[in-house]
Amino acid sequence: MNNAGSEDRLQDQQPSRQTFLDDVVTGLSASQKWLSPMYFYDEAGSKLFDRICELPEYYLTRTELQIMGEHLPEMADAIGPRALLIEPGSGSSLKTRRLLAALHDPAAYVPVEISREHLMNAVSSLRSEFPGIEILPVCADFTSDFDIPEPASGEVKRRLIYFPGSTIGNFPIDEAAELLATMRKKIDAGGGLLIGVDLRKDAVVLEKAYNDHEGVTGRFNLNLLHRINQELGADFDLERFRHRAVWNDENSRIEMHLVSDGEQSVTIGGQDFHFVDDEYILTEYSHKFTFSGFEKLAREGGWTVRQVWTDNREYFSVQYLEP
Ligand code: AVI
Repeated sequence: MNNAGSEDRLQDQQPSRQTFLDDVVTGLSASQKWLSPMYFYDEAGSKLFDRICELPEYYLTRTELQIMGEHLPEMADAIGPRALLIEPGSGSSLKTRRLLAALHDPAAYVPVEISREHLMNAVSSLRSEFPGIEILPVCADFTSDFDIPEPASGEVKRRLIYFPGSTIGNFPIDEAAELLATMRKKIDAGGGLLIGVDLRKDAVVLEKAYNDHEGVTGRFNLNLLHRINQELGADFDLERFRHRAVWNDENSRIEMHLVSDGEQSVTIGGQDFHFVDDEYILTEYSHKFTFSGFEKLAREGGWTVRQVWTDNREYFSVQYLEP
């Protein structure tokens, strides 16, 4: 029926090599060197991220799954029947499986993911797990202007964007508000947003979550330089950069850095980039919110928070928003 070959009905808008090169050159030419965390997720990076989600220190995934497990029926009732479920940055669609199973007669599922391999692997297992639900994959950077496919048959009562994992925290605050506003435009007045939001907590807990003892997060961070070497022919010496994750209290965020061990130069696309000793590349923000701080951000993006579910330590929250 709907779910034939895994490549069928794939919308492919994966960023080109040139876009990747331009983004890397722009970031490394800035006075504070930076690289977009979007580029973490090649095949190796996506696998490392899946391992991070299982680390004992990384409470986010476990806590969010627990909240989902405890409150899915209420979430499904809030969303209602025949929802077209759209998931930006779907990865392996781990949390979505539970949501799909709980939703009342979903109209279709649209996973939007930048890593084509990761997307198609998830799609083929979803299609065998949910043969009755139409799966309409989109390979794209979800912050870009991608089209939302329509299901081949059946009524759609509302578009529901599912944005778990606190990925919203990875954007600078002004960009997070813009992204929420873009999401708001992608649904009509009757739509909704179910979003995972990580909460402010003890700095020790936070720093441990991003400096795990097995060093998986470090490998995830350094994989970005490996990817630039592989795909853009750069010559980063991976032995001479180290992972660091620090809590920035004033801005309420974890920052991930790649720190240069000594003075060195790197060549990318014929251009040289110089690093002094201890200079770092900023690779990721991970903002942590208070309830009121997130409500304000949501309002800036055109949303009203309708329901909030949390765990007993208030480490994480899942929030349901409407326009
Ligand atoms: C995807 N995102 C929400 C993760 C986070 O916690 O900010 C990415 C990550 N970075 C290091 N560990 C996990």
